[in-house]
Amino acid sequence: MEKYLQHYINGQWVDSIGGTVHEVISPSTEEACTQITLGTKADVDAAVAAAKAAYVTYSQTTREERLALLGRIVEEYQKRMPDIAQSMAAEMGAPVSLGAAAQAPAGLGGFMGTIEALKNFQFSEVVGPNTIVYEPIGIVGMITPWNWPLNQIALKVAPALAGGNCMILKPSEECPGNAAILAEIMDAAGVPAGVFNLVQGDGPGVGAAISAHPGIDMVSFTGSTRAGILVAKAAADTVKRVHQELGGKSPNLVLPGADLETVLPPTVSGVLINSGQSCIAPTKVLVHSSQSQEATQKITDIFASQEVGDPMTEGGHLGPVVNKAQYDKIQDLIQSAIDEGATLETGGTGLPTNVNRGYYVKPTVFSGVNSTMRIVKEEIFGPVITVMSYDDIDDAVTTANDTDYGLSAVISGDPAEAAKVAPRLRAGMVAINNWGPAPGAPFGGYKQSGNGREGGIYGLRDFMEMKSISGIPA
Ligand code: TXE
Repeated sequence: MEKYLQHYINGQWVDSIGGTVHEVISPSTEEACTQITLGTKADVDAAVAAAKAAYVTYSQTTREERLALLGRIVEEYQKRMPDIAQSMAAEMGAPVSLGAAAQAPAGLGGFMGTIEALKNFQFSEVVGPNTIVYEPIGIVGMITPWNWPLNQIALKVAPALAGGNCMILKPSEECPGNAAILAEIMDAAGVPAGVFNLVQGDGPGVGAAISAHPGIDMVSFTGSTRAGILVAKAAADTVKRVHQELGGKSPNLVLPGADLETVLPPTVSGVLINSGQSCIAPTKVLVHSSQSQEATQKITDIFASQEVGDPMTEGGHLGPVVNKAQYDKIQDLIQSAIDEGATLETGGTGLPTNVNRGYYVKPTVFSGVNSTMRIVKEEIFGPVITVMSYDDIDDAVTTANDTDYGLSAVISGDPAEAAKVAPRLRAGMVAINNWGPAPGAPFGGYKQSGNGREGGIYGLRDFMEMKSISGIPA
C-alpha cells in the first residue's frame, strides 16, 4: 500500500500536528490502496508561515528565473508520468492507458501552457495617464478534486508560480497520490523551500482552514458547486480572492442535417472518457426530430460496445467511478430516469456483467427524456447520456441554456452554422464538433459553474493583482 503520511512544508516532509490516518479505498478492488494523514488547522498554519517567509524572496524573482524553474519542473514531471498514471489508476480508477495518454499529459500541458503564457506576459501596460502593473497576489490556497487530479492541480500551481505567488495545496482525499508525486517533482526541480507546500486532508478540516485563513490572500477551488459555495462563505470574512471551477451540465446541440456518423463519435466520447467524470462532459444531447431516431441508435451502439474493466490493465476500456458515494449517486439518477418514464436504450442500474466487485457503472443511454427529469437537470458524473429531440432551433437553444450551470457546451454539425449559434449559448466554453476547449483557451464557466478562468494568459492573470500607478513622468 502506498503511504503518504507526511505533508510537504517548507521544503521538507514533516509529520502532521495532530492529524489522523485515512485510507483511500481503490474503486476497482474496494480495498485500501493508499494511506494519508488528514491534516489539521495547525498544519495549515505551519504551511502559511513557510509560504509567507518564502514570499519575501520568491515574489521578487524575474520572468527568466520563473521560466527556468517551470522548465525544470517540466523535465522532472516527464520522468514521473508512469507513476502518476499508476497512482491515479489505483486511487480513482482511471485506466493506466488513459492516465498515460490523457490524464498525465494534461497536467504536463498545464505547466507547458503556462510557460508559453509567461514568455510574452505583459506585466506592465500604459493606459492613458495610468501605468497598470500586474503583481503577485501573495499566498494562494488551492483545493482540488479527484477526477482529473493532476490536471486540476497544474492549472493552479503553474500560474501561481509564474505569477510570483507562494502556495498551499490540499488535494482531494480521494486521490492524494498525484499531489504527493508533484511535491517530489517540485523538490527535485529545486523549487525554493516554502514556495510550494502540500497539506493532505479533507474538506471540513484542511479545506475549511485554508478557506478561512487570514494569512491566505486567495483561494482557488475546483470541485462541486456545493463545496465551492462553502469555500466562498468561509473566505468572505477575510475578503480573499475566490476562484471557483465548479460543476456543469453541458449540452451537445446537434444542428439539423448534421452528418451524424462524423459528429457523434468525437462529441459523445466526452461522456465516456474517464467514466464520465469530467465537469465538461456533454451529457445532454439535443437532436432535430427528423434525426433523433438515427442519432439515438448510433449513440446506443457506441455506448453498448464500450467495455469496462480493470484500470490497472492497458486498453481502451472504462474504469470504475471514484467511490461508493459516486456509484450510489449515479445508480440513483439512473433509477430516477426509469421511474420518471425515460426510455432506457442500453445500460441501466447494477454492475456490468463482466465484473463482480468495484464501483463500475454500465454505459447508459436514455431517450424519451424531458427537461423536468432529474437525469436531464443534474450533473451525473458517470458514463450516462440522454438524447432529447427538438423541432425548432430556438427551442433547442433555450433547452441547452435551461440549467443553473454554464461551464461548457458542444455544437455538432456544420462549423459555419455552429459559429452562428455559439454566441447564444450561456457557457464559458463552446466546442464545435469536439467536447473540450483547445489548448490556451480560458477554462471556466458562467452562472453556478464558477468564477474566474484557468489556462494560458487568462489563468495567469487570475493569479495576479492589478495595480494602477498614475503620475509617472513620461
Ligand atoms: O466533491 P467535493 P465530491 C461534482 C460532481 C460530483 C460531486 C461530488 O457532480 O458528483 O461534485 O463530488 C474539498 N471546504 N464534482 O463530493 O466535495 C474536498 O476535500 C473546503 C465536480 O467528491 O466538491 C476536495 O478536495 N473544501 C468537479 C474538493 O473539495 C472542501 C470535480 C472536491 O470535493 C469542503 C469533482 C469544504 N467544506 C466533483 N468540502 C469539477 N468541477 O470538475 C469538500 N471540500
